[in-house]
Parts: sequence; structure tokens; C-alpha cells
Amino acid sequence: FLSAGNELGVVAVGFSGGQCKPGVDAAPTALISAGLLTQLKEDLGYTLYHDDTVHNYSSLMPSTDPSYRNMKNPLAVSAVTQRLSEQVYEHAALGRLVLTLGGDHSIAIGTVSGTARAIRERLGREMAVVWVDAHADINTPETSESGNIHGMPVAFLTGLAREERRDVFGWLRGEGAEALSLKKLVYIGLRDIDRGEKRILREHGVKAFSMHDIDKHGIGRVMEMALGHIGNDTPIHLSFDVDALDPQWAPSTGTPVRGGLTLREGDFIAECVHETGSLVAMDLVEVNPSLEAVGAADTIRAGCSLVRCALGDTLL
Ligand code: B3U
Ligand code: MN
Ligand code: MN
Repeated sequence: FLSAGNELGVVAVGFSGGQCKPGVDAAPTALISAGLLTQLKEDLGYTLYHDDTVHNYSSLMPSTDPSYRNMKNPLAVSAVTQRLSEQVYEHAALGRLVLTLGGDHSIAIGTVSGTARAIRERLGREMAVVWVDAHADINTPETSESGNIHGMPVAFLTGLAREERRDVFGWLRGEGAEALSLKKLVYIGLRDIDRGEKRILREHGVKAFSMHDIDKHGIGRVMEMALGHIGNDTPIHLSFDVDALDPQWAPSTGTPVRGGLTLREGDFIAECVHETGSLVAMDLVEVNPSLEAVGAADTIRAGCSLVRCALGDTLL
């Protein structure tokens, strides 16, 4: 019921303005050069809808973009994510599964809002988001210590952060209010949460499985609990930050945090989401091939594997 069979919309987003380290914009090209799209087509049998472009949205970039309410590059991130939201919506509205290759995690403001709108219109359903990350990315502009918007997407998507100015995420309101309900959000892999974020997570009782929970219960039980919280037949958007993986497996990322998921735990999460049959969109973000260059090939390989697992690659 969720998707039109094997049709996959692909959006490649070479954008790094949600944080301060250049290089994350080169990830889509690196992932595609490693053969990811060919594998999805030839090994997994998807029909791809891709404009063969890595978007850098240069025409949307403002000439000056001073900080506003503590946010860095507010105009650029807002304009890019607004455009991206339309691109993802166009695929999802046609019933395609949507794969977005980032880019830093600020792009999820575009992808999640685009999918949520399409699912609401097409199926009359509220979708769930599985956010796999070392970080919660739920800072408001006021709680953020860095001002980097890649630490804020969940706050904007859930309406915890609001802004009237249309050119600074005010566009998120309008057609259908908040994209995502805090009740339909599940985190997996958390281990580096800011003080203000902890307060938000506790106050709102957000479902979160930290590395501690994974150590305690094992990834198998954690996935049962995570997907149990979402419930059967709920459309799922999987937003996968490669820094959820331990730096041993994915060192080339902007803010690596030790003590993370193994490669297999990451793949297993993706496989379990695939098995629900409810996946409607996936983001893969924060691969930065220019950092820890010796580990770039490993990081890219890990990223390709996560995507293949989520899209139904089976071991046997
Ligand atoms: N929570 C910190 C750090 C961070 C968030 N997301 C990443 N790093 N990748 C912040 O800047 O908000
Ligand atoms: Mn993230
Ligand atoms: Mn992260």
C-alpha cells in the first residue's frame, strides 16, 4: 500500500551549510562513484528516477548570510531545504520510495517535510521517523551551543523551534503545520547529547534508544522495541547519520563520537526497517570524504551498505 513497487526516486544533495566543515558536499558523488546507484538498479532491481545531478543549489545561495537567532547560514539552509522538500515531495507523491544522499543532516528539514506532506496527502497518514545518530539534532536555536543548523533539524520539523520569517524556515508552517509528531519519532544510537537537548527529550518523553540501551538489550531487542513503538503499517522515514556508526567503521564524518554502532548493527537497523515493508524514504547524511582521508573509502563503503540494507539487500 505504501509505495509503487520498485520505483526509487533519488535526490543527491551536495550541501554543507548546516555545519562548518567543507567536504560533506562531496559525499553524493563519492557514493555514486562507488557504484551505489548501479547496485540498487542491477542487484536490487529498482527502477531509478534520478536527474543525474548532484544539486548544490548555487542559484539559491544568498550573497550574505549573517547569523540570525544564533543560527549560522540561516538563509542558505532554509532556501536549500525548502527546494529539497519540493523535490522529495514530487517523488513521494507519485508513490516512489525516496533516497536522499546528503549532505549534512540539516537537509533532513527538507526531506522529512517533503515525505511527510506527500504521505499525508496520498495516504491520509502521519508518518514516523527513525533517526539513527550519535546526536539528537533536536537543539532549538536557543539551546544550541554551536549555532550549526545540522544540530537543529528535529526541533524545526516537530515545531519545537519556530520562526515567523518565511526565509528562515517559516515556510515549514503553512501547508499542513508541523511535519512530524514527537510521538512518532524514535532515536537509535545516541551518545552525545547537549544539556538543552536532554531537557527537551525528557520533557517530551521522546522515545530514544541510546548506546547504553543497545549494550543492555542487544540490537535485536532494541529494534523490536523501536518498531513496536511505531506500530505496524505506519509509513517510516529513515534518517541515517553515518556518525551513528563507531569511528572505527565510519571515521570520515564531521563530528565522530567513539563508542558507536558496529557496521553490522548499523546494517541490521536498516534491514529491520526494510523488513517492516513500511519504508517510504531514507536519508544518508554526514559522510565527509575529505576528513580522515585514509578512512574515506571505508566510510563510503559503510554508507553504501546501509543504503542497500534499507532497500532490501538480503544476505541469503
Ligand atoms: N549537538 C551538537 C553537535 C552535533 C549535532 N549534530 C552533529 N554534531 N553532527 C550541535 O552542534 O548541536
Ligand atoms: Mn545528525
Ligand atoms: Mn550525528
